[in-house]
Amino acid sequence: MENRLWYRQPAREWVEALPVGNGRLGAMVFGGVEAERLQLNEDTLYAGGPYDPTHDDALPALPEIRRRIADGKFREASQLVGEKFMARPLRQMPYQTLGNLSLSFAPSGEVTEYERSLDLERAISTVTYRQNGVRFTREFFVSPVSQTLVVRLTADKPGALTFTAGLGSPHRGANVNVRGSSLVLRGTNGSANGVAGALKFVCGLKLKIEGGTVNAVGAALAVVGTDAVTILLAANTSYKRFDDISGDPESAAQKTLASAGRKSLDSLRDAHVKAHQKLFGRVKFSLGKFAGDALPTDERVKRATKRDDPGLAALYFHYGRYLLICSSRPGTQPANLQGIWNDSLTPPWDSKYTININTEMNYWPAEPANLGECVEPLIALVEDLAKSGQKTARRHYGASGWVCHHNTDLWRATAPIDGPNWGMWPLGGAWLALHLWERWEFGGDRKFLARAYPTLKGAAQFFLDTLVTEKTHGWLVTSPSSSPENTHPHGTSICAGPTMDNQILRDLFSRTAQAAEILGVDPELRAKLDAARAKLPPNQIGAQGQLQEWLQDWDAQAPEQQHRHVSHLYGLFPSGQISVKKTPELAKAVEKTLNTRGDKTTGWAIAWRLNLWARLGDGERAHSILKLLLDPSRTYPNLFDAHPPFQIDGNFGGASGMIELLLQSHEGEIDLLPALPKAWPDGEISGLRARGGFEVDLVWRGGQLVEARVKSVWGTRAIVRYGERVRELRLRRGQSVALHGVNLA
Ligand code: FUC
Repeated sequence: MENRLWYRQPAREWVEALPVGNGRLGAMVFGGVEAERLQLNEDTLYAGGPYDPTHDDALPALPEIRRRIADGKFREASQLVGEKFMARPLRQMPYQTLGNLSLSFAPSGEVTEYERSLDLERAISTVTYRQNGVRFTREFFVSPVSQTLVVRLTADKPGALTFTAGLGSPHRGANVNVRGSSLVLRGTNGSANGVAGALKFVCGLKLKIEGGTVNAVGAALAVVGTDAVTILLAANTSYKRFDDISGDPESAAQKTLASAGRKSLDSLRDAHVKAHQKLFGRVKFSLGKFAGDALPTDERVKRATKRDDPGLAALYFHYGRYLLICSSRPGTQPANLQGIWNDSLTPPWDSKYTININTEMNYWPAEPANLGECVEPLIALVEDLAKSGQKTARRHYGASGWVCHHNTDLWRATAPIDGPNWGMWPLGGAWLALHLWERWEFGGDRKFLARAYPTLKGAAQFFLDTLVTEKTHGWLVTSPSSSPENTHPHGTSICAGPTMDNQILRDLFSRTAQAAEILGVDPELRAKLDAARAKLPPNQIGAQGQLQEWLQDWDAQAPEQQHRHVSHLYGLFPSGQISVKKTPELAKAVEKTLNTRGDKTTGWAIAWRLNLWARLGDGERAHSILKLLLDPSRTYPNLFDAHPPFQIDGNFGGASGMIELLLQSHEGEIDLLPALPKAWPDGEISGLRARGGFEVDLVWRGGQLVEARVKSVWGTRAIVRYGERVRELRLRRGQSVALHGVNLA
């Protein structure tokens, strides 16, 4: 079956387990025969409580920090940033695991015909095996409709199911109560970095047996001799908003369980599958049939180094869409560094939001893969930051508007964290805010633009207030800032006006001005934005022919020539400021930089390079990079992206990069197969979205376009390009046109 991950053995490690989720509630299914484990997450279970990370010493220190930067005393500036400008506490709050649901089965003989799988089309994970002549089947899904995890256990002989079910949690003080055939796990989130845990969480479980008995044994439920069982699980915390934790998780979980408990298994499953398919079913993608299709997924990944396997690439693409749907739905938190799946109380980088690339990358495929709804949680987060970030703007910079630095968490903390080299980057919020503009470009909803405008405006206002004039050229620059995480030759990353900042600001100022114009508001602000934009430093080509990462031509002396971040290439992707057609010299300079940086790096950084080479129109190079991403050193058996340990951005960036190979729409044209690799001679994809309000289906054979179908969702005029051929379309809303063959006739 296509669009399925499957294995012949249970997961031994977490990165072999299979993720299910409804955006809010997540589980990793291990599939152990005697010990089934479901590792559980609830997306608001972070450590701490509402807190204010701003630092009173920051504003008085700002002029001296800027002076030192202007005088070229970068290390001294960095030291002062470290002493006075960083957040208190210096770190943010980690996302934490909820606990585990454990099902223990007595050992009873040899197991045959074992299979564990995840059906991406239905969002259902299944475990099945034969033991003592009995076929056992387990089914797992987390429904966005009933808001429950549903576990269904069956056997094909009556009375054959005997097991115990228990809930556990590593949170200190968590306890489990049994009542009838229900369990309730209650606990409090962790404290971190001096911020006390202030959230309550509740996880309730209800077990419905068909035949046999169920009894409490200690804090677990023992089921004996049943034919089939349905387990429903609900979980909630007291989080309502970043500044409100007055929720009642006990009654929320009980209500959810009571309402799901009244429904039949079939109706729960049907509603779940329907809700999933509404999103997942929009895009079809196939590159043909391959020998690898018959292999279990882990074996398929293992041989990806040696052999081209377009089928694996297509599976990875669908998995990316699946993961986004399961980790980011309207009303939930946005997908964090691990989506919603995390088994630790202290995960790497706190499994929160790193917004100097990683969170943005999570959402790169969303709009083109026709999952606009999944962006809603990100938009809600940015709107929160536009509130919480006002205080940081005022207290750290004496500025209006709002700002967020390189990270944020559940509590919408916005001040610079970790240390000057990482945290001193005030563009995180601005970059995220540009996703609101993307929503408009793809969605075309004027009401949405009116909603987005104050957020864009606040982001822009902060920079109008804080940009400083640089001495040599009189350019307007950010200071203090950094080119994310990359140390320049002066032994720190702290600097003024790095290229990425200028590129993001060019977009932010022009998008905000455009929005104001469309909405017919703020003519004065528009003029100010245009004037400031004209004074931003241009993209510069350095002595090596590279795109300069900083204002000064420091690139060749920077200590890490192969640094994973390629921040200044933002101008090529995701932005469209640099392009082969419109700015060929700059595109060449990007190429030069990419060649110096090299292809071999970590998961998400490879995914960025894939998107960049696709934008350069080099399908072969892009494909060789895609192969690196699918290599077992960067793709786990469960197809999670390795940034060892696990980071989900590579999964999403990989899916985005594959779309960029097949369809681009950032230059006012719908560009068909702009970077089709030779390894994908035949294929079809349908349901992709293009900017301006179109849906696009493509069929190609022998490396040539056979048919393109362009449908107007709301757009009426489209320029379609295939190589050198260009055709203009005028469509009515809802109308679709089929273009045949390479001539676009
Ligand atoms: C950025 C990257 C790291 C990691 C972290 C979560 O800081 O530089 O590699 O991905 O985010």
